[in-house]
Amino acid sequence: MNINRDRLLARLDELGRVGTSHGPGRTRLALTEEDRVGRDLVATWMREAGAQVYIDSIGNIHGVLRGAEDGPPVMTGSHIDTVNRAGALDGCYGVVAGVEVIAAIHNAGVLPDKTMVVTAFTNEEGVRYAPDLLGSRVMTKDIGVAEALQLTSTDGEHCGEELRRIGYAGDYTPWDFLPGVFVELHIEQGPVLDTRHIPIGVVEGVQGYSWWKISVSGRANHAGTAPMSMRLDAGAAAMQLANRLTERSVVNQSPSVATVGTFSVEPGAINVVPGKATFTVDFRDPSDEGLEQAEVALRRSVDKLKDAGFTTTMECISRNSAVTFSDEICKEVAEVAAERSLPILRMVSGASHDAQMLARVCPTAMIFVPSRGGISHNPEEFTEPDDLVNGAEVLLGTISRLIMRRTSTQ
Ligand code: HGY
Ligand code: MN
Ligand code: MN
Repeated sequence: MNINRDRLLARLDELGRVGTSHGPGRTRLALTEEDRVGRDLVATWMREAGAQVYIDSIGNIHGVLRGAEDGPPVMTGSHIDTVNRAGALDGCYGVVAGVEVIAAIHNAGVLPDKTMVVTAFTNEEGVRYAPDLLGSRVMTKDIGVAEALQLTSTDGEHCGEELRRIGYAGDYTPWDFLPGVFVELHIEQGPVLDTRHIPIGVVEGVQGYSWWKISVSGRANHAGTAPMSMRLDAGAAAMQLANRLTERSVVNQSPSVATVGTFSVEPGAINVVPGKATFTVDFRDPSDEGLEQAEVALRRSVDKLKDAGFTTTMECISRNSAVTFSDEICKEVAEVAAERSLPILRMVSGASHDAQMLARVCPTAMIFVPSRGGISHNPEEFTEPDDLVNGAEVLLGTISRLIMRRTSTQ
């Protein structure tokens, strides 16, 4: 059994061309028209591969290849929703390669002992709807279906209505697809494998993260007449706070990172002192203690603004502790890579993934391939075709081991 190299690469290109009319790269935010077009493509490919397709009540798309036995399936998968102006591989690679694995097994006429599922999870990125990892959170009961369907997007749209509008408000119960094992294939999105020229990452865990939405309210005023001593400039106060957060991470020399990815002021006019500023903070840290220290420092800084006369709000919109994956499944991945004479590096993921949620309910691991220059969440995101095929082959080898019942001698 082998991966169909040409079809894998052609489909990544085809999916990568969906949502390219909004400027550089592609933008397929969750539950938008562009997301629907991508979803339709993937559902068609799953059927062509021989899988039966089921849509669950949070819009996860499950491609199922039935095995001989009942019992929890072996699952792979990822996401096809993107950030704004994204690359073509983040998430999509794991889904399209997972479909290729189903096709390889089905075309080989192999009846697996265990059922295999490839899943495209809803709203992994969390750009339009918070929290992120929405489809896998619902499947692992981290958030209820009703609560998830009530979410309102950054552009004011109701999650349940958007799912209905794009035709992906499914009838199936998400946790009916809960797997016994989960393996996610993904690009690294960082510089480690690329700089060390290692083709396969065996991912042993994911760092923790928390997302915050902060608002600072002062007093709008005239940019020409208001003396600096009389101003309550919400924009200036928020910018100073934001700078302190990123400086703190640099000064600490720790692996923790901080990002202010969105920042807006009101009323937003060239000659008006901002009366309000709203921005988000994304903290990541391999240790939960480091994450908590960053959050305490943030709260302290926000409280200081209150002392200076501003009013503030501070809301946590997503948070996930660091997770450790299954050493047993990591060993399987490492052995499969060794069978293919592919050097590996055991590592922790800097980016979050649906695997982070699945790890709470079943043995889980991830497989990484290099990202050129460590660039991601950027149209320049790129992975060499040979690396993409190697990763898909390692996924095929790993899944093939997991869906066949082992004789005790093996
Ligand atoms: O934010 C992340 O780490 C992922 O790309 N959703
Ligand atoms: Mn991703
Ligand atoms: Mn991403």
